[in-house]
Amino acid sequence: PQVQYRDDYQPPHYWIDTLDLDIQLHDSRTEVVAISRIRRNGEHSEPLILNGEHLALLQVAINGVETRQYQQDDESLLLPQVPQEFVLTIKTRINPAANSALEGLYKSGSAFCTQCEAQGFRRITYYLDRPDVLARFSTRITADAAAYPYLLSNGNRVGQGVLDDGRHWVQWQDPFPKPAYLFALVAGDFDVLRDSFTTYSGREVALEIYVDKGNLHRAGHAMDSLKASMAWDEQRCHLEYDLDVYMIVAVDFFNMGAMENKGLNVFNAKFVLADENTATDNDYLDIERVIGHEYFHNWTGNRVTCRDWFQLSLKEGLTVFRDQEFSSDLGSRTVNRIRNVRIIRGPQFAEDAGPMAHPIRPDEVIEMNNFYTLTVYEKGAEVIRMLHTLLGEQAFQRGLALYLQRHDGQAATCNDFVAAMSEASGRDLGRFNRWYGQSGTPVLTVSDDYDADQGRYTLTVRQHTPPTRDQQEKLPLHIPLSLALYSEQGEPITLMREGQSCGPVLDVLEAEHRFVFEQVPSCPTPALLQGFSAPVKLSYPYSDEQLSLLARCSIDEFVRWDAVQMLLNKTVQAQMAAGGETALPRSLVDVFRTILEDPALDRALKAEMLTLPDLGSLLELFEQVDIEVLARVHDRLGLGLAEALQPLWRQAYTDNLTPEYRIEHQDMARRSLKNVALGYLALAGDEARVFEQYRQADNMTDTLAAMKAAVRAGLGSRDAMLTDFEGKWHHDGLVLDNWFRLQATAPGEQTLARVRQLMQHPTFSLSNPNRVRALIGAFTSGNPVQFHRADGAGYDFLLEILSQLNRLNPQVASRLITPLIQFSRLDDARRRMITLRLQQLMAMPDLARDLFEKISKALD
Ligand code: BAL
Ligand code: ZN
Repeated sequence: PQVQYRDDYQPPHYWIDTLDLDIQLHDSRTEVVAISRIRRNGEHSEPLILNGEHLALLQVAINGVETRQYQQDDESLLLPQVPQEFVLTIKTRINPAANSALEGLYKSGSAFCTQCEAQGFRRITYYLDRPDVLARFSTRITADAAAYPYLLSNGNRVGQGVLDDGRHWVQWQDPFPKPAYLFALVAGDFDVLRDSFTTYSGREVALEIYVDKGNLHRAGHAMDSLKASMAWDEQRCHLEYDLDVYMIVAVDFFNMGAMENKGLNVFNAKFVLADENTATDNDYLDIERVIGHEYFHNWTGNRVTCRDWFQLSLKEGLTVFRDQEFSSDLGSRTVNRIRNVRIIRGPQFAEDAGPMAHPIRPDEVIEMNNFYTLTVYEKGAEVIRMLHTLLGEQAFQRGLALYLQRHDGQAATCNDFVAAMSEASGRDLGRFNRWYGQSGTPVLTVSDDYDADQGRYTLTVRQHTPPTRDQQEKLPLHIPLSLALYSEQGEPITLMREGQSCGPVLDVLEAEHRFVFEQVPSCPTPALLQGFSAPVKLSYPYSDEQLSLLARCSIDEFVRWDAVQMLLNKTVQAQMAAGGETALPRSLVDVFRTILEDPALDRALKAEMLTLPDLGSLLELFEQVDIEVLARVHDRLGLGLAEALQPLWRQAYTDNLTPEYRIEHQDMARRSLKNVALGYLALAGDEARVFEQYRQADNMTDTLAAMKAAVRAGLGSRDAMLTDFEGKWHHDGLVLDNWFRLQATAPGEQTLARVRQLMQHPTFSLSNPNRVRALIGAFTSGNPVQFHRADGAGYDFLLEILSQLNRLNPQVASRLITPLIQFSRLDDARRRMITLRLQQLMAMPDLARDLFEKISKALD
């Protein structure tokens, strides 16, 4: 497989101005006629090379005259001599029914649908499948009228008709030029939820959500979320929708969460369907977030797209930032921040430390699908958030407006974005730009000194980014460090530098940077990296007393949560150093008690503060660690807190019962606190309460919380609940995914055998990505102890699965392999076992590019 380099970017030799598609849908013999108006870009005699894969070529014509002057291989069609401007007609045949990779045009159940990002369009026809070629698309779809009453594509519906042979057609026109990756087609029989939205300039937009028959009652929350997204983008960013219709289609077979095709979003049903019987509170929040994310792409992604795929974070980091802000404005800002930070500190930091480490704007790629990563998305959003922190809301919005206005209808780069931000704010972002090109997790090491005579407090901040597999040399970055100082009584101290009061954000620019604060009355406790103001690891020698003080007194709620996290991390590190056998420190129990007894603290925040970090983020605290010992320490910590505070857990449980189920933030907060308490009560052996909750629950959040508590604590009633649940929900794959996930993440060495057994369940199928992620992904990524079993059986299992998925769906295979390649923190014996399995995989015939790229880097 070939490596593509960002530095090799060349503009296309040809432009395509319009593309008229005529698609005759048939399950295994779909015919596509693609008519493009093409023009040469500048003076040259280069051939026209179109991308195309898995296509049967039927005919090529130039200006209406059939030609055989072309060369064809597995990936392209080359036309050696073409006119300056011409009309190219290409007729191809494809087989959607056999397309198990779910890229291009495929069957999802009984419907046809497409997924073209990043490079799926080349599986539909030969084309310049690159994001900087923008054309106006028109699409005519013809299909059997009875089986496919709805025929959908991008833009506006401009014609339709019925044919004699039982087929019908619909013609679509998209007025906005777009790259091929934003093309979409859906054909099927659906129930449709309809509504409308009037934009601020008075445009009436029809809103349509297409779901499987019988699911209409589960589409209401998605519609509410869509309207809230449209209103939010107008209010916060002054951005208005631009077509007469906005459609969302929910499908069962989908590799990703959703896709922002112009005017026709295709969604994984998981992010559309919800009612109180089937969806949890978190499912409701996820739907709101993903609906928002795809809607926000209409400007950041579609109106202004990416010049090349190396710039992916230009649209994804920015759009994740926008969806985070949307969720934070609608719900709890602190809780949203905590959840996002958990992702960075856990799996994103692990990505930085593994063989696939890359900057948010990667430099080299073998398979683009491998770069839809936590780094590009989540760290990308952190980089945008740092800009927002440095510039402030007003200048940031000015920068965003300038960027969108300047590049509307164009394919832009990350540099274009930063240039607009710099111009709009007047700030020098030269050094900041390095965040786009440098991979890895910076470490900020902070030391301090207090001069009581002078009332002077000096902070010395050192930054260092350890080398990563892809980059040995690292440069200092521009790091916004948000800071507060607290007195011994927990009072905030006004920040004074050079005789003036100053804001909380320090610009750390050099490898070592010193900040002196004046008029500091007593030796302070610093709250460092407030709100996680940069995606870095922080090293500062906090004492337990200082962390307790911050957990109690910080004005910033995030700092309070973070202080508890640091205290928990310290405890785990101390216990590991002592061989895992020391008693629970008093200070930790006291902090937990204070939180539980604090009547003023928001319940959702309390729940987050009382939740232990997961094993994945604890792994990041160590260079190398025995995962079984770490898991034992983690378990003992949970058990110790459960037993030490039993009466308070009981109190928190009973105080937060909700009399009826409502999807409101206050009630969600109550349920989350109550269910955290239930988890601890289960560990302390309160089986009756857990079973009672399962029996009484009138909503999926409480049902699953009871099952989860029972499974984690290994309660005897767990099997009765699991059997009962399966009896009720065996017909519903999305609901049953919770059941698969719970069993796959259960402790105990019988889990692997159970996972193998569950693969035989009638609802499970290797060809459905949601099922694969819920059962196999949950085991390999969500159950580190059992996956990394000392006998290597977890690795053998993944090897078997990957060798099947390599052919069936390489994208899903490539996502599953992550825990097998991120082995740097494991002990030598496990690393050896893993290396052996990776070598076996590498020797597999027909290894897909996706897996090849990851395995070869891991073995490097
Ligand atoms: N563009 C791929 C799906 C998403 O990030 O919205
Ligand atoms: Zn996106």
